[in-house]
Amino acid sequence: MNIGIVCYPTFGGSGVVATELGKALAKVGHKIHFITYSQPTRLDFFNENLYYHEVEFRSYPLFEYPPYELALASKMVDVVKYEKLDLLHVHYAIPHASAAYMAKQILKTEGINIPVVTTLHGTDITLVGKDASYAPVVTFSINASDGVTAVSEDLKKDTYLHFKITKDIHVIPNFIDLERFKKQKKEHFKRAICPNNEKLIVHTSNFRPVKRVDDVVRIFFNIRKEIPAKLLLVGDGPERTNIEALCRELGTCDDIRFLGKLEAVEEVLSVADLFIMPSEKESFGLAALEAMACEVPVVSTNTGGLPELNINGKTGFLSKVGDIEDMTRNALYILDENNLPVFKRNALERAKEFDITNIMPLYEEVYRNVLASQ
Ligand code: GMT
Repeated sequence: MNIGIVCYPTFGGSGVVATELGKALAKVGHKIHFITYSQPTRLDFFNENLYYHEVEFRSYPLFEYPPYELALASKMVDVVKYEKLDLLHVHYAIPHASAAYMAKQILKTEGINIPVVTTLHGTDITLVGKDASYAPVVTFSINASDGVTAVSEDLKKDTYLHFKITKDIHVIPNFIDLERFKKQKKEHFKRAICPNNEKLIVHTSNFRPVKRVDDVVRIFFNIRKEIPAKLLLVGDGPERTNIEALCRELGTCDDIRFLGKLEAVEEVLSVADLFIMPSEKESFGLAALEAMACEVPVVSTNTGGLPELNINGKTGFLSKVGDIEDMTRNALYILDENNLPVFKRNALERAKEFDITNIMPLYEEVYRNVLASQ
């Protein structure tokens, strides 16, 4: 198939899923055309089946906000027409699904039919999408899509709850490339960070309020009272300054390192003992899956799709949002040498169920069904 993938090119989960999916589809022979405003972070190798089309949008003194959606729709029209695409797959509803609708209507006037598949990732529904300023457009563009997928049962349920959706939503979970995300021998790194054999705890996120990174620091503060431990914080975002201030207030700065937007996160995960994800909302939790693939158990909240990934008492534990005491107890239980090896093994076994080679064919099936129904 000749497929156009529209996504955010940045570090966020939806962009990672879109890029990794495109790369995997290209490997099995599909031609994949990425359409976005800059080179996707993980589109970092050459493959004869991969193409990249940059959306250029001009600013003008009249525009306080340059109309990206229009430039994107125009680019989609151009790529569909000249690259003879069979299908557009847009990741993250806002504004990709409505831009795709516009492109589809324009192409229709020229006698071209382009089916659109929309994948819902989370905040496009649970935070931003249901806001009154976007909801009518999100509802319309989901219903106007030819195929709709969501990354968890919980996100599917939320979508039906918050919007008047008339379409079937197919659940296709996030996936992992086990060739890349696996425990690697990085013992020198562990010795450098934990010279006295401290337990190593990791959190990765975009440091938005929804990730509750302050809870990570508070849980770590409690753990540190009981056992020697170090915390690595990977990623960056709007909460970073507040988190640094909290570390100073709690006097834990010496045991916490901020690593920033590290690309090779699997190297850090390779030496970690525990991953903490205390999110307020999390439609799937790709970062937790990446940790599990590197044999790292997960202490998380029970929000959104997290219970569909993290098995309570087996691969980690689930707690109510904000229950720092419970998450501390669970972390200490997992970190006990009598329990840790079993949790690590279980985490890896569970991660294997989300191997990209199992999940990618589910997207191909959606594409085939959508094309067959045209
Ligand atoms: O986690 C984020 O804030 C980034 C966001 C995105 O859209 O880029 O991630 C969402 O999509 C990921 C991939 O499907 C999911 O694994 C994340 O759980 C989801 N984030 C939230 O629901 C907060």
